[in-house]
Amino acid sequence: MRFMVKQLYIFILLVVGTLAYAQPVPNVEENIPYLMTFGHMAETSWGDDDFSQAFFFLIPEEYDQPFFIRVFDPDTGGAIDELAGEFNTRQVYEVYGGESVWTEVDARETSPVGNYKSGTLLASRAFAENPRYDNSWYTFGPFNPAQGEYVEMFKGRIFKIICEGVAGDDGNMYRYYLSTNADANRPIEGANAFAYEYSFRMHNNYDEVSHIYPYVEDGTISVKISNFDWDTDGNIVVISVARQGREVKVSGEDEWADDELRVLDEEVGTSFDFRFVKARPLVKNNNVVVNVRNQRGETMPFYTIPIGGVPKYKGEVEFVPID
Ligand SMILES: [Ca+2]
Ligand SMILES: [Ca+2]
Ligand SMILES: [Ca+2]
Repeated sequence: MRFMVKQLYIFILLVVGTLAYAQPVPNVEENIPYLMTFGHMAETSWGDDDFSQAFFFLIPEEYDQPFFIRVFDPDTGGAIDELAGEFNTRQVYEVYGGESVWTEVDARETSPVGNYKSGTLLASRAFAENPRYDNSWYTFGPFNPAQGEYVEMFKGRIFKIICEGVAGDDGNMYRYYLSTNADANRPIEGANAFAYEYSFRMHNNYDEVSHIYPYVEDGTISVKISNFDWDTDGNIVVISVARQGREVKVSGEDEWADDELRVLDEEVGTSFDFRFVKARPLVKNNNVVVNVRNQRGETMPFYTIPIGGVPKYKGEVEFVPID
């Protein structure tokens, strides 16, 4: 029997090729409308546990040109953000490079404690409500790749951006783009972005499924998946090359829920696909926080471009016979 395997592989290569060039954060495949960080006076019941979100950018060692980190809707106010009373929130964005920006253990933790602001501060800016940056971009940079921390296992240099709500109680929704250009979104080939805790806004549409893609490193035996303030929305489902769909325990209002999975051999060296499936009727304006740890309690990275591509359950692949 012959199968249309070749066509399938070409299709997969095309999809992976497209992803490798895309550098919005969140990425297209994640289908997450916005990152979400609240002012530190907010109630955690609005969906942010710690009012701080760190993201890492990986610049491949081959790339030696200046680059920029662009922020969409950096202010808190106007049409996009989440209002509590009146807009009175101030958020600070800080870009770090240099030694220990990533290798510092606290930098890879899920809470803003200890030396999580490790490295060298390269740029910083605070935003309150500001119509000039509402629904538009602010650009940090240029940065020189040499300003990052070189990490052998990434074959590249690491930068970090931390967004924190230093005043007020409103929710800041925003996105990033790693760009070669100050005024437009131009991706860097082979670059990636990752976080150890993801705080985000779900769609206000129950047909939309959001995804995040933690990478399962060598030596991972089991994982503990934690989610905060899911508000009894729909389901959180884990898909992998060897897992067709395993639901994990979900949280209610203002609480964490944990669940443990044993990692299957085939899953090591691939990414999980965590699918966030909304309930009917619609749970509106839902913000959620997610992190994952291995059996040693170490945090696992969520890559915006999943390592090894978006995982497909192997049993799901249908080969269509041709005659
Ligand atoms: Ca407010
Ligand atoms: Ca915003
Ligand atoms: Ca929530």
